[in-house]
Amino acid sequence: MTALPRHTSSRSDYGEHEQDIVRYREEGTRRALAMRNRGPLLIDSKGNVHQDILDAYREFGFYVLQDVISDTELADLETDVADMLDRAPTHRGSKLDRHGRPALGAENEARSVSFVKPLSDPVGGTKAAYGRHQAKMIELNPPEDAPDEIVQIISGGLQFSEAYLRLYGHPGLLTLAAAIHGGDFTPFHEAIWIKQPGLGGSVAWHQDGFTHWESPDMDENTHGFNYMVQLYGCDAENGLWVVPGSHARGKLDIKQMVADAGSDRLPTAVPLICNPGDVAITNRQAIHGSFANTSDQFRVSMTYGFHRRRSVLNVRSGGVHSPVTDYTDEYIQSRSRLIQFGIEARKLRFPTEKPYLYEPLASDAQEFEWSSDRLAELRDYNLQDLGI
Ligand SMILES: O=C(O)CCC(=O)C(=O)O
Repeated sequence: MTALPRHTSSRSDYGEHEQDIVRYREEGTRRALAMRNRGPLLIDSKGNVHQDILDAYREFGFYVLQDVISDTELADLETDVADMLDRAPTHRGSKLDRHGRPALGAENEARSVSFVKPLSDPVGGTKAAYGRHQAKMIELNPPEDAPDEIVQIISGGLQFSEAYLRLYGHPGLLTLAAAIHGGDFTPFHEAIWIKQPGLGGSVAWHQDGFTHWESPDMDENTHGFNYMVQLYGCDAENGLWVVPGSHARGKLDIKQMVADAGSDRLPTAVPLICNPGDVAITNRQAIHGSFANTSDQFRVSMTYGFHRRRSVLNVRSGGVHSPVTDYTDEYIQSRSRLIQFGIEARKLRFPTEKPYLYEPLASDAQEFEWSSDRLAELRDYNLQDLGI
């Protein structure tokens, strides 16, 4: 495996809150492991996802699918993540990487690499992303040798990494997407979350959706879900936390919940506990967030999500992941080509695996036959993300 570069070997802690957060992590881990929402991705020979997975996902709003990604595929992903970090801009706004080459995404129109100040909360309590991060998390003092800013998110990564593109075409995960959203499901957006050891910033508690909360036919799947493929695994210290069941309770007053808790440690939240190669599916309507990464372990979540078609078709939306626009049939079809490219790219690397049949593009599959020189065609594809 290719090791990712570390910026610091020192670690900060939560100071006066340290004992409380240590206890919170222990209790959260115990509660998480006692839940019945973890296990292998069971799909029968007819392509049906095991009902227990669907039921538990519906009830809790997240599920940890264990041991889904092979070691071979994880090694491919790690190589590409290391390459993307090597090509990242030296700092926010820079056009060059640390070798003086044009940086990853520097010439792109769409957002590619996002930075964060170590151990900070850049969005809690701000108006960013339609104000969905309602309350500020505790911010920590970074170690003295910490850089000013570090990479936290790589967006639109399918254009930078063939391994990620192949992951996007994973047949089991696409089968589960169809079981939840129907065979005509659509893309959402892709982001690689890199929470660097001892430095990674926090992500304040939030629910992701911003369009349909008041809609009369809103249900628990209206704003879609994200897969979070874990390269190294994650735990209570560096991973995402979720409030079980919150995806089905409408838009919640997180600010009040934090005030009631007396801190950013929401009492009913539980952490995702994953090994390398596990994949969490997390409903975007669930309250979720992550604390500053004070651990000595990287957490890398290769994230990508899908929507039910009727949630996005002919909706005017955007402004968070991509520009505001009308999500016409044509626009959705154009963005969906990434799914078919992923399926085709995967066939070359895993030729014995049964490929997924994506209904909306099945009859045009030959147009998407993959070769590496087609990566250039994907440039700025994420301008067409389907953010709702
Ligand atoms: O992985 C994280 O820490 C945050 C992810 C997140 O908030 C999201 O995908 O909406």
